[in-house]
Amino acid sequence: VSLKDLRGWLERLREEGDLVAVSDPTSPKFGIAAGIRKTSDVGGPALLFENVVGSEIPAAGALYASRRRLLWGFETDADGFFTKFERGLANPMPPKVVDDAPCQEVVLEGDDARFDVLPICTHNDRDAGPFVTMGLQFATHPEYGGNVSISRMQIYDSKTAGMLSVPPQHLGVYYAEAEARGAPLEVAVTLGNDVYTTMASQLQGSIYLDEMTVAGGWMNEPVEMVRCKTIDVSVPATSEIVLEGVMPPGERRLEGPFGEYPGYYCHNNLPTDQPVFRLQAITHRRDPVYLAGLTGEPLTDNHVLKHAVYEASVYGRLHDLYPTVRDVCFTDASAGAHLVVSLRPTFETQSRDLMLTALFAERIRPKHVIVVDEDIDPRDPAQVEWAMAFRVQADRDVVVLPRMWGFPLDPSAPKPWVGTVMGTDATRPFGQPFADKTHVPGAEDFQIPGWERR
Ligand SMILES: Cc1cc2nc3c(=O)[nH]c(=O)nc-3n(C[C@H](O)[C@H](O)[C@H](O)COP(=O)(O)O)c2cc1C
Ligand SMILES: [Mn+2]
Repeated sequence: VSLKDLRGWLERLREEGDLVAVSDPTSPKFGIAAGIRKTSDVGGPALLFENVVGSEIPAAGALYASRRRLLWGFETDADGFFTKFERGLANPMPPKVVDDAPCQEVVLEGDDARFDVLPICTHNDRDAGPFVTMGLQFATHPEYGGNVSISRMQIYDSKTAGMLSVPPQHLGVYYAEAEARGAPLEVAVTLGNDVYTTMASQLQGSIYLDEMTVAGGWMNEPVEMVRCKTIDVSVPATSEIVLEGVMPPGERRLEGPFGEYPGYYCHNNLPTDQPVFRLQAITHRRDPVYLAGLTGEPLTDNHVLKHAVYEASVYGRLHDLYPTVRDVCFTDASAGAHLVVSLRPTFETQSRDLMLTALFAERIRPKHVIVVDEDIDPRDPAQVEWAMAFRVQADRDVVVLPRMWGFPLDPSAPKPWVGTVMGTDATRPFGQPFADKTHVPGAEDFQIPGWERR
C-alpha cells in the first residue's frame, strides 16, 4: 500500500482497526461534527461517513484527531518521528510536474462547479454556517514562490466563500500584495491528501519556503503535482478534491464567528471583514472522499496536526542550541499555549536560557514554557505537575514578561497579538544536593493475582 495519497492511508487505518465506517445517514449540519467530537474525546477511531445527507460524496473525519494515526501516515513511530522530520527538512526536493493526474479524472466547470456537491460541515453550535476546515490552500507569488497552508473557509453560497488568512500568515501576505497590484490571487484548495503534504502545510517556515519541497524530502521522492484547469497553480496529483478559484482584489465580507482552537468564540463572537474566494472549477478523483475535521475545544484534528509539526520543529531548533534537550511537548489540553521541555542541564543558568529561547522561537510561540529535568516525561501531565509542585519556588523560578507576543485568539489577552508570557524553571537547582525520590524495590514486576490492567 502506498501512503502517498489519502486512500493509502485510509487503507492502512482500516487494517489497524482505526477507521470505522458510519453507514447511517448523517447530516453535515452538526451530525458529522458530533461524530468527530465524540471519537476525539474518547480517543476513538477515525470515521468514514458513507451516507451524508444531501451529498453523493462520503466524508472522512477525525483522521488527524490522534497522534497514532498521523504517525502511521508519516510511516514512522513516536521514537523515529523527530529524526524523520528533520531528515526531510534537511533534504528538500522540488515537486515534479505531471500532465495526467487522478485529481482531474472528473472536471466540473461553470454552473456545475458548486460547493453544494460537497458535504461541507457546520461544526460548533454558534458557527456562522458551514466551513471548509481541512482544505489546503495552494498559491504562488512572483518572488516568494509556492505556498501551502490551511485556512478556514466560510461558505456563503454555491460559488462564494470567505478566506481567513491574516498577514503575517503567508496566504494573507500573498493576497495583500496581489491586491496592492490590483490583481486577483489565484488559489487552489485541495481536500483529501497524504499525511506528508498535509503536515507540510503546518510548517512555520520563511515566506520563501515552498513547503512542498519538504513534503518531497519526507517522502524521499518529488511530490507529483499537476497544473489546475482554470488557474496557474499546481496541486498534488493524488488530491481527492480540488477547488479552483480566485480571491478578487478590493472585496471583503463579514466572516465568522467560528468555534476556534482555544475552545472559544474569540473576538467577542463578532465577525470580521475578510477577503473572498470565488469558485471557478471543481476537479476530483473518481469516487472521491471529502475530508472533514474539527476545530474547537482541545483535542481536535486542528491541534494534533499542528502540534506534531510544531514539536518536531521546536525540538530541532532547541536541540541544536542545547544538545541535552530530550523531548518537547505542546500539551494536549493547552491548545499550543503550554510547551514543556525536558533537559539534562549542563550548567547553572541553562534551564533559564532555554526557557527564554523557547518563548521566542520565531513563529512558533508558546505562552507558557515549563522546563523539567530529564527524569520527567513532558508528555505525562501528572509528572509535569509533580515537578511544578516540588521543584519550583515561584519567586526564584518563574519569569513573567508582560506586553510580549500573544495568541491572536486568546480571550484572556488585553488585545489580539499582545499578551503576558511566563517561563517556569521546574528543574532541580543545578549542582546542589536535592531530596531523594521515593521508590519501592520490585513494584514494577509485582503481579496482582487475577487482575489485569483495565
Ligand atoms: C485544521 C487547521 C485549520 C487552520 N485554520 C487556519 C485559519 O483559518 N487561518 C489561519 O491563518 N491559519 C489556520 N491554520 C494554521 C495555518 O494553516 C498554519 O499556521 C500554516 O503553517 C500557515 O502557513 P504559512 O506559514 O505558509 O502561512 C489552521 C491549521 C489547521 C491544522
Ligand atoms: Mn509558507
